Amino acid sequence: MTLKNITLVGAPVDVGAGQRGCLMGPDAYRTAGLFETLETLGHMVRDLGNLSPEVVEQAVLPNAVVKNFSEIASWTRALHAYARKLGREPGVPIYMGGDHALAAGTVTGHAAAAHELGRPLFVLWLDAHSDFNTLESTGSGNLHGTPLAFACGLPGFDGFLGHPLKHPLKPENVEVLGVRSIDREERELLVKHSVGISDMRMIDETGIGALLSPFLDRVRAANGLLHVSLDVDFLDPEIAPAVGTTVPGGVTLREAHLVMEMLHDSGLVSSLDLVELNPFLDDRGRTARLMVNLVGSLFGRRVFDRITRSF
Ligand code: B3U
Ligand code: MN
Ligand code: MN
Repeated sequence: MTLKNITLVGAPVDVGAGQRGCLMGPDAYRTAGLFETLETLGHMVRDLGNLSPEVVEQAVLPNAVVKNFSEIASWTRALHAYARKLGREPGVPIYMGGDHALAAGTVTGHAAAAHELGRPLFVLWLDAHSDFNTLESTGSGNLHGTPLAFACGLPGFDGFLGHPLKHPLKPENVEVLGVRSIDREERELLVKHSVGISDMRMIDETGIGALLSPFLDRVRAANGLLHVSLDVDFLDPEIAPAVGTTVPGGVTLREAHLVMEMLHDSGLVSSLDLVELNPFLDDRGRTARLMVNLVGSLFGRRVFDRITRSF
């Protein structure tokens, strides 16, 4: 197994979500043993502690429904700069959220770093939602529903970084897996921009492994970097209740571990977000522990290694 240098970064963002509580996420991952789990697997792990947002001026908004814009812009700038720096170094950063608005900074920072390294960035978005609303299309005004649209360079987001995004993601390099809740206008935007989508019906009919494989093949063929953004609500709420936006009919424990193991075997993952864990809603820490177990699978934990013998 290839051992990695793993950097844990806490991003206690919670004003992008409709409910407070995700700011406790980084500490819940620490309490649930994320560091120790990775270290026991043999990796070199460091925890850089929690990041703080930059101070940003109040912005004038195109849509009065948008909530906490300046706060999210502050986080986006801090996380973008951090991710851009970490993305140029060897090793795998894990961003411990925090709600999904944090990905506005991490994904765009890694896209900028990938550009500087001369490699394309691919994104696997594991989520019940596609988070592809713009500041115009959002109905809830919750900015955790927008980071993927921002990262793909859709218009209207200049206030996030204080300037237009220089290195947007190619929407065709994105795969949204596990989705089962999309808003009407958001759906039109996803189709218009040709974002890769695999919904629950496709998972049921085809199997999650068969859907993931061709995407990983594309990343490998392009010598790409792969950012994985794992939203707790990707998982079925029966096994992962600690999330504000539960959507029934999610991914099972076995499907989730398979995805993590395939990602590990691919050797392609270069950065990871863990988002939307709301410890205030957890049931004796079980969601935090499940997320830590999934990260263990992504970084090489196996119950049994199949032995290939040649006679
Ligand atoms: N699409 C809805 C719901 C939502 C998106 N992301 C989350 N919820 N977590 C919205 O508010 O934009
Ligand atoms: Mn999300
Ligand atoms: Mn979600």
